[in-house]
Amino acid sequence: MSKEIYHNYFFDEPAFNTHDGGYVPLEVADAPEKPLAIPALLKPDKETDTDIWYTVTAQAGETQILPGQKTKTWGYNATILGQTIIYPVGKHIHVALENHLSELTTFHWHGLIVSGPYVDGGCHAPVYPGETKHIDFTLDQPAATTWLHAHPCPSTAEQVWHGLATMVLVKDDHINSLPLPHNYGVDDIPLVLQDRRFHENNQLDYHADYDPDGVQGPTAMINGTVNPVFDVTTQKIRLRILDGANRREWRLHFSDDLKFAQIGGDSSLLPEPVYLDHLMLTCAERAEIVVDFAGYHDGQTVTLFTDDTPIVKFKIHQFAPDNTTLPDHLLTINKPKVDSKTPIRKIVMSGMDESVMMDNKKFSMQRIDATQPVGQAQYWDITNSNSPESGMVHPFHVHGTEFLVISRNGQAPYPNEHGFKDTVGVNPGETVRILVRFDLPGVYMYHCHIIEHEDGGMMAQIQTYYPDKPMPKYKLMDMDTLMNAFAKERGIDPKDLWMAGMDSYRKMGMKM
Ligand SMILES: [Cu+2]
Repeated sequence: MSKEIYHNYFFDEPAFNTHDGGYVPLEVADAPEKPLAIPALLKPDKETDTDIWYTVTAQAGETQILPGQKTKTWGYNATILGQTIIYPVGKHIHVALENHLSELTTFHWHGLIVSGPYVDGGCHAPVYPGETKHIDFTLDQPAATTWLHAHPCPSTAEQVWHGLATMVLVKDDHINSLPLPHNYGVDDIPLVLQDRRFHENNQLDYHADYDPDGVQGPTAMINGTVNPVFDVTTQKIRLRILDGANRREWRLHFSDDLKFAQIGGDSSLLPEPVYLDHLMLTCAERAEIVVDFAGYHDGQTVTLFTDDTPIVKFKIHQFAPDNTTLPDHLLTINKPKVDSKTPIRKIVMSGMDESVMMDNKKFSMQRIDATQPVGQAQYWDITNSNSPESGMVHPFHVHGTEFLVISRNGQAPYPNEHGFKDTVGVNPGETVRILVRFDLPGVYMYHCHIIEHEDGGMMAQIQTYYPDKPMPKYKLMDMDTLMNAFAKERGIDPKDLWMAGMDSYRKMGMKM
């Protein structure tokens, strides 16, 4: 059976970030090749048949990224990024969240169906320096590649830039039973795609690099490695790719236009493998792909590029022939039914630079912008009102749910977005219809995932509730409390505090 192979990035080319005045092209760093760092797997503190316990520690450290001086970085149970966490579906999961940093942070589970606003770890759940908080939850969602990142408004972008992001693999019996590469670090490889600018003595300087449309750097950093090489010892490898950049889109393709199969998106497997030779990811999106090196032999190198810049080299070694084929069917997607009386929610992402807004407002921590009953499926029409000629792709993300992409300007979604997702790139001038259902009550943020845009106020929040119960009132954090805490932790007067996003409110004459 011959399968169609897609050759394009699908997204609207005039909106690619390369067209943006502030675009920072990638350059190959003047540094030797290094083995691709494979994050260790986080060991549970304890595990029983029904429960599992973990400790996740946000910490500061130093990482040898470039030759010469080490770079001051942050990470989870590591000096940069973090150890990879595995969460089994069905088990009761207990997590101790420890903050060993000198300032407050939050632990946001991007892609997990957990209750908001506290377990979810958005801006309402700060963990102060020296503090440990405990959360627990049970996952009932398909296997997926999700991630953990800091989300303390309005310093999310800066904390992620310092390194607070790591992969969280949700596993279930179904995924474990499929004939896919499963050997972590050997043929099942996480790839966190980021870019950074290294200043004097190899240090990061977020404030110096600040751009309200998203901070970029000229150096690609993959799993925290510059100029990485991965040793291929099996015919097939599965790459779990995360766009973990603050702003950068990645347009991925291999040397020789080697085709690959995309098997998963953000929040689940795809219903069936989609064969591609080009793949674009916007911020926070994930793709799981399987690459077959059958046509290569020991000593050859296959390179992964974004646009024209090489980002990972795959050095082929001898491998045993692997004749397994990917299943034609990967996951049955049960589309939630929508009551015809349920109105369509309209959401508009507007502006660029400091003027970014969600529904003509900037984010306010104590304002609930929308409500939706738990269990009710609703269409959301997400419009990006930027001009098609000069606007940008805004990746729209919702906490605490996984949605289906129904249409793009009334047309079919892209072939590789038929699984569950939590982030969708919306082209300028486009309306993307998604189908959203929440399974848990709580307060959840939804926002653009260009992280400087969310810090700058392109964000809102929805309260979900059981229709047959009174609406609970959640204690929501406020910006002054967070800002005063940050100032105190940094030992400065609150009026001298600078954080990403502040300028966006100030320039628009708005209160945070
Ligand atoms: Cu945006």
